Amino acid sequence: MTSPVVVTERPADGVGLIRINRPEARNALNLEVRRLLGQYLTEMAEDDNVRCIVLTGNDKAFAAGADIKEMAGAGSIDMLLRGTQNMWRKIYGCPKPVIAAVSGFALGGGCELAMTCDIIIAGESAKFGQPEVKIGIIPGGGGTQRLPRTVGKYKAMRYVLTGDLFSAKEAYDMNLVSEVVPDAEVEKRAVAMAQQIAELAPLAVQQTKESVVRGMDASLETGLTLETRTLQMLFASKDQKEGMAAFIEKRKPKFEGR
Ligand code: CO8
Repeated sequence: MTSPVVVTERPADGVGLIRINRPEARNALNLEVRRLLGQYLTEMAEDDNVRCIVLTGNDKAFAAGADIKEMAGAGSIDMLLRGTQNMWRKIYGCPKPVIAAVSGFALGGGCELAMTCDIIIAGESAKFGQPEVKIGIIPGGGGTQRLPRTVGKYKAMRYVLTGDLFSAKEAYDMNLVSEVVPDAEVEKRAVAMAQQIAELAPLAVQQTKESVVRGMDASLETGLTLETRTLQMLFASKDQKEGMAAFIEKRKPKFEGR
């Protein structure tokens, strides 16, 4: 299951890895890359052997944004017909946890792609930013929405209105990044965390993600109701019985995702 511009790997039990591979273009997200990201995330979401996904690039770039050369000459209707929001929906709609392993540049659509993930691990020298304003457009992959929801209006405005880049440390301090690690450790750390998640009860993991993601868009009361119903529903799973029995019997649980 490989393509030259997006490669999939299985670095550990239960872990799927998706690597953007356009080093000559700093991993710019052209239409093919975005289509393949959606396709591979959907395939991994349907594959019982994958319980957690790592999304990464190379040491120079996670992704330097949408492909400027591919869209420079486009008109509004060309952009409409490209239907990119549908591709994007497949990416952020993945029901399994996705960890972004970010080295190098995560700019524009690349920063937005990282923000569709559930956990972001960044290398010390990674650089983030939404520089679209410098090329006459606005962030179009969720940057004007997800960034302020994550870091607050005033930090977000400071970066979306200037296009200035910010470091991994600054991203961490603004709660945009989950962990900063030495550059050489980024992928290893992301895979280790994915493996840790992959060993847990898959239904509980997916329902936790859904409860957090859906709850963030809802009122607290609605979110709490969703959480309560989800918790109650999980008492119908074999894994709940197994997890609690294993705790009481002082042994490691064997989860089946049932
Ligand atoms: N699109 C197309 N080509 C790119 C892109 C890009 N976003 N970024 C880099 N490249 C290409 C360069 O043109 C260059 O190609 P060539 O060798 O043929 O000249 C090659 O990659 C290497 O780039 P540089 O020589 O510039 O490498 P540097 O290491 O000096 O600089 C940077 C790296 C800082 C990443 C620099 O290339 C840069 O600023 N890139 C553009 C960043 C940017 O503006 N991103 C925002 C793009 S717009 C966007 O993302 C809108 C999102 C809309 C919807 C969401 C969809 C995903």
